[in-house]
Amino acid sequence: MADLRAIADALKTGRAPKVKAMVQEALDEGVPAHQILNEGLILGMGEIGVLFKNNEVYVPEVLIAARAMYAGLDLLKPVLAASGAKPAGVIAIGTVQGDLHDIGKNLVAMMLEGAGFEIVDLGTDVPPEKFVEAAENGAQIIAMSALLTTTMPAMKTTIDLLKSKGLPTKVMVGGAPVTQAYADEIGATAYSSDAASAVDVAKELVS
Ligand code: B1M
Repeated sequence: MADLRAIADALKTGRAPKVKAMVQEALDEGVPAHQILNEGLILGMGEIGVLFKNNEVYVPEVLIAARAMYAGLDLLKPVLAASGAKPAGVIAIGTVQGDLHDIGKNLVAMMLEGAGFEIVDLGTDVPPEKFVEAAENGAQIIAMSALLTTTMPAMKTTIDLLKSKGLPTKVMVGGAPVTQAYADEIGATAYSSDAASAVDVAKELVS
């Protein structure tokens, strides 16, 4: 019988082929896709997020776990899409204009996807207009990452542009040089210091 706890454990240890095989087995046994997602993949990803937050695992382990999550998610996505299951919300994420750092942004995106959000990944060096376009296309949250003190101001430019268009979109910001004080100063809706907290923040923003 399908053991969803074992899927979460295999994901946490980054065993992508095992996760894939167990997810397929659970689907074959008729376990609903949303249950496999919530009680297997999201549970495991959430637990690795807590370990990461507490410095009990580091970036490589999270990336390997994320790869295992995608192995399972790839099998579930078509089934979930066919059953019309709604994502927790749509988030457009990117690294701001002039900034090419994407490791942290990718981690945040993976954790958010693992928590059930639909992610529109705009990539790196994203101009303000592209974030605005994503908001106009229905993203409820714009998530911006910056790693350079010289590119942080692009967050404010983007927020100002969103406001000038009258868009109600919420804005999350983060990245090594970004602080809560800076987020408040530029008028962001929320700040988070790491990928696991970003999930908590995003959940609050859509609740
Ligand atoms: Co660059 N770099 N880099 N770099 N680089 C830093 C950021 C730097 C601190 C190194 C240093 O001098 N000590 C420094 C910035 C100094 C400053 O502005 N204060 C720096 C510099 C100067 C530069 C260049 C200008 C160097 C040069 O060319 N002279 C250049 C700029 C290029 C550009 O972007 N235009 C540059 C280039 C590069 C590489 C291309 C070589 C490479 C990037 C590869 C890539 O991303 N694909 C690189 C790297 C790897 C780094 C360091 C070493 C590591 C960054 C990283 O990936 N950390 C970095 C030094 C450091 O941070 N120790 C450095 C791991 C990652 C998981 O953490 O991104 O912080 P982080 O993400 C965290 C949180 O911040 C948070 O969650 C993540 C997980 O917990 N978070 C969010 C991130 N985004 C978030 C968004 C959220 C919420 C949380 O909500 C939306």
